[in-house]
Amino acid sequence: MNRASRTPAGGPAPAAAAAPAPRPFDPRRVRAEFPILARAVRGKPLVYLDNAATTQKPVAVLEALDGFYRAHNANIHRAVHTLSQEATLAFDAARETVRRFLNAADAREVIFTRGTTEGINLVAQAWGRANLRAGDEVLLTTMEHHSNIVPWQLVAAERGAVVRVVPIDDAGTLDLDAFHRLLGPRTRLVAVGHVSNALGTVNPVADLARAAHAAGALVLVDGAQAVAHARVDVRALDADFYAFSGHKVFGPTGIGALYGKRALLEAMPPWQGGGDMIRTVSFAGSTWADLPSKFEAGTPDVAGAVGLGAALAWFSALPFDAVAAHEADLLAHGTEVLSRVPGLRLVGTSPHKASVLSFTLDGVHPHDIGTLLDLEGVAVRTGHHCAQPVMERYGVPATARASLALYNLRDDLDALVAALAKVRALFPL
Ligand code: C6P
Repeated sequence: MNRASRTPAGGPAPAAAAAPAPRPFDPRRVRAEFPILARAVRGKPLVYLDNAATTQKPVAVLEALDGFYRAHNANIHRAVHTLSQEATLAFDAARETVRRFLNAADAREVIFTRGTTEGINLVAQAWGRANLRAGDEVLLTTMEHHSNIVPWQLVAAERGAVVRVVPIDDAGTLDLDAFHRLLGPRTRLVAVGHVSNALGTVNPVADLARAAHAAGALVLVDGAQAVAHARVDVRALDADFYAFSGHKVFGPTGIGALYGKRALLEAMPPWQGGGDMIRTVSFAGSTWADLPSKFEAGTPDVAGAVGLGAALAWFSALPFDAVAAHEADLLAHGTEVLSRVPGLRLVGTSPHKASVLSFTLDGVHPHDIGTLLDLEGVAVRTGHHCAQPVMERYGVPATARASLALYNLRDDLDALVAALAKVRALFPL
């Protein structure tokens, strides 16, 4: 590696990351920017309601990926030739775009990862192995995704630490009294989802962080389901770590980011070794590169980062309040029309809720619902949604889940309900 070719990730913002100009929000026009939404499935117009699993990609992102591979593709941080310099600049510009999107103080606090799962595992392995001691506690909630449970179980088992769980009420709202009871002098970390993928519950992350810090604990936020629906400001939340996936916010799969407060990241040992994360290597021992490289061993997903930067720039250019109002209208409309389907039970009815409509239908297995809806061109997810403790809490093996994005229309929810009427006709009560 030629370190002389590196551009400083923490330096001034590269020109490519200039602030996007605001533009009006018309859901129909925005929808037209997503080519896949114009396709048919099984002879019917596609009704895409599986956005919590992954969002579709606008032309701006498709073109950024295509343009990178056509004109600039090279490895980064490794060579003085022009393509490598251009690729490095584009990669660093993407990091700056992520920094601005999260309102992080410094681009060195943004670590590129494969996604939320890898970001959480990074913290569990790098911070957890170095800091957790026997008897220390990691506080989770019942509504966590497996990605925010299993990494803590792994490191807790290794370090003799204990995983504790804050329960939820019947609506799917976090039990705050229980949270305050469980938060104690042994709590070293609170790891909580910003928005639940199985229930849609929005957690009061800033309040939880304030209480956790007062108790001497750190806070990791799983932002996988929040980034496409909330205005995320890691400094206002006072999150110590914030993980998200690019593919859930209109970007490519295989790329995401972990935000971490600089002092914490600097104090943490690396978790993966390899190229680019070192300062020196000898058989007597190695030393580590500065942030963010210390946590980015090996060739990163350069094109993915460029695509993520394009996605966040595209999304950030929309007027957030109008998008939020549209999504709130969709959620209210969906809740109303689904409630009229005979035998349908919504799972997750917290007053603090976003973008997710999980449900069961009496007498029909969720997988059958999914298959029959697909025949109508309607894409929903069915299963446990990688949140088995949530299923256990509600006593169901699985749910069907319609999840929303800003390009959905009331028509999509009406199409879902029309398709469910056909399912109901096949399985009368
Ligand atoms: N949830 C869903 O259909 P990855 O796979 O790393 O991009 O994201 C993992 C993850 C972590 N936390 C939450 C709250 C999530 O919702 C997800 C991904 C998808 O709900 C796939 S299981």
